[in-house]
Amino acid sequence: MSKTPQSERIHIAFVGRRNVGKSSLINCFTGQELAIVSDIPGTTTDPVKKAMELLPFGPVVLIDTAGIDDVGELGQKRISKTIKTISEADFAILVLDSQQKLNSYEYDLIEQLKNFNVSFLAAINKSDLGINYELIEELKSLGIKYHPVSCLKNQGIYDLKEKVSQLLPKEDEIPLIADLVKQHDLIVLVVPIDLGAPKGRLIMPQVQTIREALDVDTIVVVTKDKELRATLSKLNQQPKLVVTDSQAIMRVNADVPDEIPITTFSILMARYKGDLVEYIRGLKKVEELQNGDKVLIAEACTHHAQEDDIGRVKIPRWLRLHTKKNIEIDIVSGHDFPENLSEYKLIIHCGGCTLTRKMMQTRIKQARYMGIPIVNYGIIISYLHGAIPRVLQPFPEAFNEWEKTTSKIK
Ligand SMILES: Nc1nc2c(ncn2[C@@H]2O[C@H](COP(=O)(O)OP(=O)(O)OP(=O)(O)O)[C@@H](O)[C@H]2O)c(=O)[nH]1
Ligand code: SF4
Ligand SMILES: [Mg+2]
Repeated sequence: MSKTPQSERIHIAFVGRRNVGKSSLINCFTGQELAIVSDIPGTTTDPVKKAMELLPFGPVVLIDTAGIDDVGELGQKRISKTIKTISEADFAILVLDSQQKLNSYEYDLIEQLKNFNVSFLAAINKSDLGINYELIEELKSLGIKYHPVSCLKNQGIYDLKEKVSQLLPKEDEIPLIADLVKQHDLIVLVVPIDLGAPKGRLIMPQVQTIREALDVDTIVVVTKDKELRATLSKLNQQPKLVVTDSQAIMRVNADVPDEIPITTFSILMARYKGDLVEYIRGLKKVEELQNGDKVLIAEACTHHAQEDDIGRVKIPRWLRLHTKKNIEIDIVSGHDFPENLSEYKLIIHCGGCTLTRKMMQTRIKQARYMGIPIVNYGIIISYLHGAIPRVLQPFPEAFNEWEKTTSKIK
């Protein structure tokens, strides 16, 4: 278990006002004096992470944060870091002082937790000093779950850990293709072997799709785009689904009869790692782009860029051709997703095959929080080649979102 990488572990943020005992509670959780505790407000200045096994749940990362009522310019910077920590957290413990009532700081914090869709539990610390029943009533009226503890007396910690373990979000298990097909269905996968294809092998989304389809006893036919028509003509039944590489979408859209559903590997990946519905919402922005607008193209790894690279060359070209606008495009690659996204009107993210689902979800959350529309490569390529909504047909939620979105596009 200790081998679980930090990024894969559930992240629990300890948040609250200064001096309420956030660091003390982390120490009680871990049973170690890791975080510095003092009666001077503002002792913790930067988020501090500690990996541990939270039984009965499993591996987690605890994050100590600076108090959300910090003062001065430096205090504001610390608060921003705390908010960023919340945006990346899977769960939060809102630490309260048993002697105080909720004030505007906690109300703001609760608002932020809701914005980022982070579930949380209130830990009422310093309960050795007695409990303020008005605080309990307030929490009840807000529907916030709470648990009294005393770090000083080490009371209530075991029960709090158990409660947190029960409330932690379970990993979403989104299938790539397994829910779209069943035993003995016939599917056709279209894999162009062009200069961009790696030598001697298939790429990860293709291999993963084949494997998942085989796991549910589906019959898988793999062919190149040029051979697709010949393949279809030789089959004695219509395929249940055709999945293609995005770059061959135009040809596949034309060659596959309308009654056969098609989609792309990138769209399967977009649902698996990201959020298909959010990406469809993001498409609306493409039609609203104006001269001088900035678009961010974000790639999650620093792969060797090719001459006709999809992210660096093709998508910018197609986007400018489609919009007929003079759009400024910034390209970032690697694990550094810009913290400040506010200058961008649209984010176009790669498939994120080297990111975990959680990391991709965090990026989407950050974009959503800043109100910046986000799409991914697969979705925008299909859109710019006129294959949306056809490629969305296997995904009713995304298809419905498209129907809603189109009523707003043009
Ligand atoms: N009476 C009592 N005091 C406590 C308890 N837990 C923490 N304290 C005291 O509260 C003070 C603040 O504790 P910290 O853990 O540093 O609080 P914090 O929330 O991390 O504070 P900042 O890092 O400054 O935001 C210290 O003097 C602790 O000894 C408790 O359960 N009961
Ligand atoms: S999809 Fe993203 S992470 Fe995967 S190879 Fe392309 S740029 Fe790298
Ligand atoms: Mg602290």
